[in-house]
Amino acid sequence: MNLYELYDAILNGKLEKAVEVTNQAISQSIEPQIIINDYMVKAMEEIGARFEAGSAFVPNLLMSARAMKGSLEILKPLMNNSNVTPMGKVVVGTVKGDLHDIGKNLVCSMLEGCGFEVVNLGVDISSEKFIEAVKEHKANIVCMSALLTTTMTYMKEVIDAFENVGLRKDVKIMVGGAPLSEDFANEIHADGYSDNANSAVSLAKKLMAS
Ligand code: B1M
Repeated sequence: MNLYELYDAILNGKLEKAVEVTNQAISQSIEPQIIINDYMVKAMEEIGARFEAGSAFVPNLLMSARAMKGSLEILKPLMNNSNVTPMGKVVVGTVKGDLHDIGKNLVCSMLEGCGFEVVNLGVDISSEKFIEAVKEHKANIVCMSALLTTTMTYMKEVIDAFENVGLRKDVKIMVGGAPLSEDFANEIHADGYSDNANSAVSLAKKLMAS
């Protein structure tokens, strides 16, 4: 088994091949983190670069996303560690106007795997929905994701909305997604920023302890 076949399957949007190689990798006890970070995420980066360069198009992105999701579904149960006491409750969503959910779902899986209870709201989430979910689930942390420069600005609206309803001091708010930066997170008064799914877990732990 060659894990580059997985990279290649995701890059070329071949769901069945991606699932087949993922299953082979699991049977050889390869760590899910290695499979995801070193092959799957790299393939998504490459298809994004090709899209930017004009050599791949939206249908290619969709097919790669489908293959990536198929493999992630198989890996997800392996990242879950049910023997730990919940470390805190996190409401997660991709912000309004934004439909990218692969990175956000990876963050959810990592948080769950490390003992957080996760309420995954999905994509295109308005400030009202984030607030409703925090109230309903009595969440400790809100985690927002955005992949577009045009939607990342909505994060500030969500933070302001929490302020306006008097809930801002009751929740920690963390943000992430490819176009964001630490400076942007500070500017919008988020409590923390992380640039990948692994560091999102350390950040959530830090926020729970603060
Ligand atoms: Co879109 N897209 N897309 N796309 N897409 C990007 C983001 C883009 C960079 C491509 C490019 O031009 N190179 C570009 C954005 C440009 C910009 O704004 N600067 C872009 C564009 C332009 C668009 C459309 C506008 C295209 C069009 O229709 N003309 C459109 C917008 C739709 C919308 O959302 N309203 C669009 C549509 C799509 C698809 C639907 C086809 C598909 C998404 C499918 C899906 O998610 N279900 C898609 C895809 C697949 C991509 C790329 C290729 C891959 C994204 C991805 O899944 N990466 C992407 C290019 C790229 O990223 N290189 C691109 C893999 C994933 C694991 O990484 O999501 O970055 P990522 O998540 C990381 C970190 O960012 C971080 O951790 C994750 C794991 O390490 N992270 C967090 C994410 N959220 C976090 C939250 C946290 C912490 C960390 O909280 C604390």
